[in-house]
Amino acid sequence: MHKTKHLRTLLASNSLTKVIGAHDGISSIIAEKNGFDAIWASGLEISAAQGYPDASILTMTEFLNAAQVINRSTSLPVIADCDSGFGDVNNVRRMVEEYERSGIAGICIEDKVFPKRNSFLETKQELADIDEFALKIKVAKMTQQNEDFVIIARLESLIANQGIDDAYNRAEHYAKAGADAILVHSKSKDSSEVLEFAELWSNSEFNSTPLVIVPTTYFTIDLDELNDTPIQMVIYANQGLRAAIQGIQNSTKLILENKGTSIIEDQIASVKTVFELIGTNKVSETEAWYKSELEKLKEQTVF
Ligand code: SPV
Ligand code: MG
Repeated sequence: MHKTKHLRTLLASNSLTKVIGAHDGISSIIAEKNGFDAIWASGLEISAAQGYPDASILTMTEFLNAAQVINRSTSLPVIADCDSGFGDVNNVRRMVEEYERSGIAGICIEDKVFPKRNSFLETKQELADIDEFALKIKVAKMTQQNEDFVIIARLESLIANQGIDDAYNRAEHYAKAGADAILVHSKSKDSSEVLEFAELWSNSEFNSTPLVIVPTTYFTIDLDELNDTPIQMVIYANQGLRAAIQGIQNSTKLILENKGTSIIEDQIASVKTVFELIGTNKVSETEAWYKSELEKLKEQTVF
């Protein structure tokens, strides 16, 4: 199935779609191997992997390049985190053209002004004007060529302490503008505000527009609990990167402290695992095929 169709089908299904963040080829490969349904090309992960803050520092092209690497490394559909759309409506138009052309299955834009700041930063989180953002969603929908390409509108009202009513009002506007899903983001330590929003949304006239959540701070909610809510998609946006950072930090510290790597050998992936993950066997398979084909050709040309 085409990746865009696949994502569309996941969103329309009755079961919870489980998505994990990635920032490069190997994180994308590992996500697929571990049974996730789709991949989130995370702005935070991609920025951090390149050594920059998640604050609209990288350009759209740099985020797109990373999303392309993620996409070509997996057969799963990729949803690209496109921050606040990289500028105004014309930037959004080009963004949809480029991401769709690259085979990305869907994009997500958030209702903050450019340049945006990561939602968990304590600095002021400035929301976009509701009508201006709804028009960004509209222009994104007008631009997509494949009707299955998914446009997710992300609400930052709870992040900006604007309350549930503001979030609900915005969600209705964005659903009306054509958003294929609503991502309600929260920095609360527990899931109550997100669940309250989900309950409200399930009674809205737009309740056929699926709900997406990112349980970074309210991590105690588990998949069994989520299965009993009206939420259709869960994104574990940055846990992979955080696990990698912790692993790299621990091991690099221990090497010098212990004057060698004996101490960490049973804690790190073997070289064999690395080879397996990146499909190294294909190299010898291709080489063997090439040699046998070449031999056949040589035999044919001998008189
Ligand atoms: C990202 O992964 O870049 C996100 C999600 O936007 S979060 O960082 O949790 O806000
Ligand atoms: Mg982001």
